[in-house]
Amino acid sequence: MDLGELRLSRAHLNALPDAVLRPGFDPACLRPGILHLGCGSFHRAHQALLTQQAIEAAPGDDAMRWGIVSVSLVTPGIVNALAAQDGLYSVLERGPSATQVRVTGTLCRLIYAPQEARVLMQALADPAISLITLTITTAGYLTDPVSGRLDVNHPDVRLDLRRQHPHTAIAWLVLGLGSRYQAGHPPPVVLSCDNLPSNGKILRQMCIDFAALKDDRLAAWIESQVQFPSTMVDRIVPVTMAQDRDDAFHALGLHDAAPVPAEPFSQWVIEHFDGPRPRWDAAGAQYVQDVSPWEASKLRLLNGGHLAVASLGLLAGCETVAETMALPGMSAYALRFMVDEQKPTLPPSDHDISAYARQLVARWRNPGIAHQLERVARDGSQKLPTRLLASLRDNREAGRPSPCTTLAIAAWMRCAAGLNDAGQPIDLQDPLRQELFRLADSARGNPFRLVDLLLEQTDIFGVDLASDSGFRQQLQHAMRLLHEQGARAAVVACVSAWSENDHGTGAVTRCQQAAMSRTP
Ligand code: CS2
Repeated sequence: MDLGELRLSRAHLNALPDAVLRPGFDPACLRPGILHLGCGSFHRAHQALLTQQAIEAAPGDDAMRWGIVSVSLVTPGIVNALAAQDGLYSVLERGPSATQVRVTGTLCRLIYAPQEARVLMQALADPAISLITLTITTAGYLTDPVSGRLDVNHPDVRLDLRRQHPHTAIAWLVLGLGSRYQAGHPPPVVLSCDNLPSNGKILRQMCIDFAALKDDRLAAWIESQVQFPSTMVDRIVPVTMAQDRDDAFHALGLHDAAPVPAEPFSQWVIEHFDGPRPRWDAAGAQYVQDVSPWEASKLRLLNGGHLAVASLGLLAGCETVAETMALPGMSAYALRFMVDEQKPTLPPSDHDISAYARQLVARWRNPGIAHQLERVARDGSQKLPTRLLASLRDNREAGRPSPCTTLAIAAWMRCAAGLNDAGQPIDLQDPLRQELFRLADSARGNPFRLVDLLLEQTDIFGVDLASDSGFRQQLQHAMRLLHEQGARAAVVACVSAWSENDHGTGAVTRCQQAAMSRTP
């Protein structure tokens, strides 16, 4: 048989080349202890791999109880691909100059919920499953943005109340918790692994609200008995491309239909909870009393910085974060954005935020990671309020200037109009896409008119920013710079103005100089 037709599977594990890291245990001997909803790339490159490392760090029979039942709620593709290779797949950890391939073997069962509802129900009810984890994206929480409660008018919520086998993760979870309640079994601990602040608190509220629509006693039991620790998850995981499949094939000598590329960095901060769990701490996870300082710095520096870099990079005609970070002045801009404009808005903590910012610049510059800008900028209208506008408000209240944040907001506005600096289309994926294009059309190429029309979108900017004339002026200034000179020159102008005025702290100036000297 042609080598190209051989598929990664348990039978081949021992014959893998030495350079490939493989599970330090026999995956066939794992027993299910975790059920995960949302079998996407992030889960496979983060929690599933960390669980493998936890089992390896503290091996033994007890560790083998932490196999993962991984559930796809929406599409069968990934589950079928994984099932055909005994749940095994490779994580391609791409550093700046080398890639480490790690075959991961913790997915001990795969379920495609729409076709295997009974199997999923049994797994949810199984008392051996003591942890349920989720990566279902922000939209999967079905939260009403105004009340912060379950959106009871959401069509999926209404349908799931009537269906025997639901479609949404929240409804599945409540059904599973209900079966433990009915059977008198202890509940599992439920851990959200989505990139959303207070993810545990939000998930808890959504489950209580959904349960209350069916059975008040179940809602009360969930409220008093189920633990929903919040977690902060971090790892940059770009979309899998043909190159990743090719690289996996070359490394393994076998075909892997489900490889995941990821940066070497990985972080998981988990709120303390009671009950058994894998030795995630031995594999690098941290247990803390309060995750909110980690959440805040991640949201404002990493995710806010990502949105800023992606908006400017899209205008400049770049495709990836690393390509954008290599533009002149961009690293200095990113550092200034993070250290001068985001750091002062964070809650007090003993974290070294300047070191975190420098580490982020290095992570974003990693040329091994092809992190597509269009993906980072996707749903920008929904990301803008928490990632850029919240810190802008804090800075305005404190009287601190925030020219980098303002430039990023102006860049997002220009992207929303759908054309880059060379007049080529930007494929903006956003729930407000049609509305944004309509507004851009009525601005008829007038950048100040675009600012005025977009600022009127109070769902995004609130009434306060729409009526803040100082902010409007600064935004117009940034928009003029982008309109007349383009994003590349605007970034350089932004950091040069800063150096001349010496607004930055000494520490940042050194960072900036270091970053600028690395810039080609
Ligand atoms: C990114 C995140 O697409 C985005 O919004 O900022 O997905 C980011 O890559 C992750 O949060 C990193 O942990």
